[in-house]
Amino acid sequence: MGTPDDSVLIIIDVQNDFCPGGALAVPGGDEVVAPINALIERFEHVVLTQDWHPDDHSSFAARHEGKEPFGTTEMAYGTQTLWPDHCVQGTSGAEFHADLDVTKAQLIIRKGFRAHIDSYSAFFENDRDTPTGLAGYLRERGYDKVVLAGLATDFCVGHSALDAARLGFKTTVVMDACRAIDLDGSLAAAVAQMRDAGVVLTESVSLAA
Ligand code: VGL
Ligand code: ZN
Repeated sequence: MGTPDDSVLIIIDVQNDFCPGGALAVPGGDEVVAPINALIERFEHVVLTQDWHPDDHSSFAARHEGKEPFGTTEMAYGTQTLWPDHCVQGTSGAEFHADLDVTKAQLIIRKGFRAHIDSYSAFFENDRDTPTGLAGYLRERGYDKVVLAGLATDFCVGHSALDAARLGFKTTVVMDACRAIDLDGSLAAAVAQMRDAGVVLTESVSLAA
């Protein structure tokens, strides 16, 4: 068993705050752990991302007078959804789910660490322009195929997949190993955008061995 040496599994934000009981719990967020661990076994190369915010991060509704979580605000780079405080650097909420098999990860990329800009995508911050460095890493190591799973389908997974496709990586999302926040139709919108961008949406059982 195994996948080609030129593909890398990228696991997005499987952190306590996105799981039941967490500050920004994604419904069924912890259900991704078992299918993701099974995927990790099948890949030679694994990268993890970790949402990693300072405690005064500008995506936190509490930083905006009169604003509530899941509302929006205008930032220098466009409209930004506001969130409950989550994934604060060094807190248990920012840690990976305890059952996630992290030992094989060759790179952990942290994102959202600048107070004034959010970063959904593993590749670019929300200005769509500031790189995280992941594309350079993947290219230098010679990977041209990425397989994504994790949390949340309609935010960090979706933005990562769209950027990966835009950057020219052959991009697959394993849908049964993802869960969505689904804010005002955001899941359907993300699925449509991913399909339009040529992202392959698949299930663990159909992923080529
Ligand atoms: C995420 C909202 C805020 C995610 C991260 O991982 O999808 N969503 N920060
Ligand atoms: Zn965040």
